[in-house]
Formats: sequence, structure tokens, C-alpha cells
Amino acid sequence: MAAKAAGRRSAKKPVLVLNGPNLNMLGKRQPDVYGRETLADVEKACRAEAVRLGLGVEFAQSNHEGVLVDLIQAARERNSGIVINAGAYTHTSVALLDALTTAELPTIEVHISNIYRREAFRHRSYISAAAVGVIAGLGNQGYLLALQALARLVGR
Ligand code: CA2
Repeated sequence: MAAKAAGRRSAKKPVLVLNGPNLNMLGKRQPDVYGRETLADVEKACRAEAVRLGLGVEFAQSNHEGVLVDLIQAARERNSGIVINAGAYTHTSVALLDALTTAELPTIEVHISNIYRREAFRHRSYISAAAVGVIAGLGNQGYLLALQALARLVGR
């Protein structure tokens, strides 16, 4: 059983960088909160960091909760770890928490903004309970720091 679990976590599998609703708007609206870089810029930076770390990486974004659940379910077999910015679903979604818990993969939760300096409803994250760690408020650098943390967690 332990060997099977270790196999599922093989570092040869890419890590999944998963983005939730409205993050496709990065760089196009609210630059004061979310900066001027687009999601394509974030993906490019993540791919470069992954190469540096010797990690494979897959990048996905969806505005749909069920699609995010499907991607997390698939990650259980397909990926070695997850970096997730679940957007507003962070604060509402038991479904994402359940999917992440079931995936049993090292997971780092990322927020571009410091959710604790914002409205009270953003202070609660449902998905943090399934995360090894949380990075918030460091802008898009948070994704790169999360990849660095995952590289250690998956043994690269
Ligand atoms: O700070 C973060 O990364 C958030 O996860 C972003 C979510 C927000 O609901 C969370 O509380 C914190 C919102 C993502 C929306 O992204 C946009 C980007 C540019 C323009 C408009 C929305």
C-alpha cells in the first residue's frame, strides 16, 4: 500500500498549477489589486521556474467549479502535486476541499493578494485544510515560491 502511494506521488509526474474563476482576467482589469501581468505571463514564469527546478508542469484555468473538481480528481493519477489559486471558490467551496483531500497530493494554496487585508469574507479559506501551506499577498511571485516548495515536497 505504501509503495502504491509513493508511486502515485512520483516526481516524474508534472505538478499541476490550477487557477479558478476570473483569473483569466489577470492583467486586464483591477491592476491595482492583481497587477499588470496576464495569466499567460504567469504560466510562462511558472514554466521557466519549473525547468530551473527540474519539475514538469501543467497549467490550467477554469471558471467552473465542476471542471476544477474534475482536474483535481484527474491529478490524483496524473500529477505529483498541486499549486492552486481557487479564486473566489477558496471562500465557498466544500467541493474543492473534498476533491483536494481525496487527491492526497502535496498542495500549496496561492493568493496573489493578501486576503487577510481585504474583506472579512476573504479571510476564510475552505481549501486551506487540504493544503501543506498557503502563500498570500506576494503577487505572482507566490506561484514561483509554491513551485519551489513543491519541488522539495515531491523530492526534486
Ligand atoms: O488574491 C487572489 O489570488 C484571490 O484568490 C483572487 C480571487 C479572489 O476572489 C480571492 O479572494 C483572492 C479573484 C480572482 C479574480 O481575478 C481577477 C483578476 C483581474 C481582474 C479581475 C479579476
